[in-house]
Amino acid sequence: MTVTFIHAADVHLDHPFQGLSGLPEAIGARVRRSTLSSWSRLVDFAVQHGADFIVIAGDVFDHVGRGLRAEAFFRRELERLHERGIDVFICHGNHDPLDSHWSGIQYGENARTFGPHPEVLRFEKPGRPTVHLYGFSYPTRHVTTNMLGGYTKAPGADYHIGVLHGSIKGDADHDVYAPFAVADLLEKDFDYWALGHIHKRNVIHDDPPIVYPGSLQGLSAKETGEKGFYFVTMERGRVAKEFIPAGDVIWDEAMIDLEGAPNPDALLRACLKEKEARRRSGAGVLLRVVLTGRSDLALDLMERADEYLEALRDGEDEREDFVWITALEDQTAPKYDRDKLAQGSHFLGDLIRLADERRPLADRLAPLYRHHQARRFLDPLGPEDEEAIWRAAEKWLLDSLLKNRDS
Ligand SMILES: [Mn+2]
Repeated sequence: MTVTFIHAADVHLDHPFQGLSGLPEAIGARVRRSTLSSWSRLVDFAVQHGADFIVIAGDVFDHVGRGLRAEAFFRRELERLHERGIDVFICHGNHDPLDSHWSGIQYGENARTFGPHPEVLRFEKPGRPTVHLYGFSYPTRHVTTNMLGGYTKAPGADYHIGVLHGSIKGDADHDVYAPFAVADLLEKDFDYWALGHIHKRNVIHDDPPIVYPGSLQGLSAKETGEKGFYFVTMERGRVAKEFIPAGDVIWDEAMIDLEGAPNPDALLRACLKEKEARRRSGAGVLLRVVLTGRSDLALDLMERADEYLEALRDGEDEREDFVWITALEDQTAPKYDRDKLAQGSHFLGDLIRLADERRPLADRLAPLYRHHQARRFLDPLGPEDEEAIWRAAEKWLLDSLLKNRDS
């Protein structure tokens, strides 16, 4: 006997994307709707493949306000699953805890939500193995204690699945919610651990699988690559899983080496080639392009960045499978020998030595940050921003000065 289920997490329905103002309307609209679209894709897949149930390991909604559109949409999609007899097991995470603002929308009987304390929910269907699901929903935003004491294997099922929204103990990169150690999970002797909270896909353990599916749809330029869910089949005591892409818009990055690019046309061709290589059927791509290598084109790029972008973006806003280049980032190295110049007792040497001092920019930017209108739009500069400004300024000056010298 076989049972199949979908494991998803971090759906973040109706996530309010930031910084879309530079995008054409059609592409901006796709991005804004992408968390909903990706959930619909998951539901389509469940219906087409006759999945027995779906597990959501936290953060169905993006924020405590939830939003009426997100809730109404979610219920409508649940109904679609209900018509096909597909159950949904929901755990709420730190983004949508049980005490967040509900609109009062009630879900159908196929949707079952874990309560505030670890508990067992039972999947039973004629002709299918029986499954116990263990989990809890965040009662409030912060759950910082190890909750695994409450996960106790209950006899009477063919398979056992742990559902947990949390992070590995000692993970310095993430707020530590419901921290656990992998050994804690293995000790429970379950057949599968459906984790959520970390937005990057990660299979922590193979047998039994301990899995972060990652966010269903990338939520920012930092969440790059294909996003989706796992389709899991349990049969004769064996567990097989397959990753299924679901994201409607993919954030991607490409590094292009300009070493062999002698002129602007070569640069353009290299970018266009990369663009086509990134195109995916059925999804849009937002592509950040980083240019590297030793090149003389840096100055041309700086002066005509908008023109390059225009040429590269032409027609993309009319395509379903768009590849929209969000930025051309110049990390090329100059053709001149910086170290040698830095040792010279000439103006260029002075310039480099001055740049190397990396004096703080705060004083010089103070009037801008005090400006009563400008300051509302300015984020404080971090050390990385300051570094980038120094690098760009130095490059622009050196490139300009050296170019004029040659001509
Ligand atoms: Mn999340």
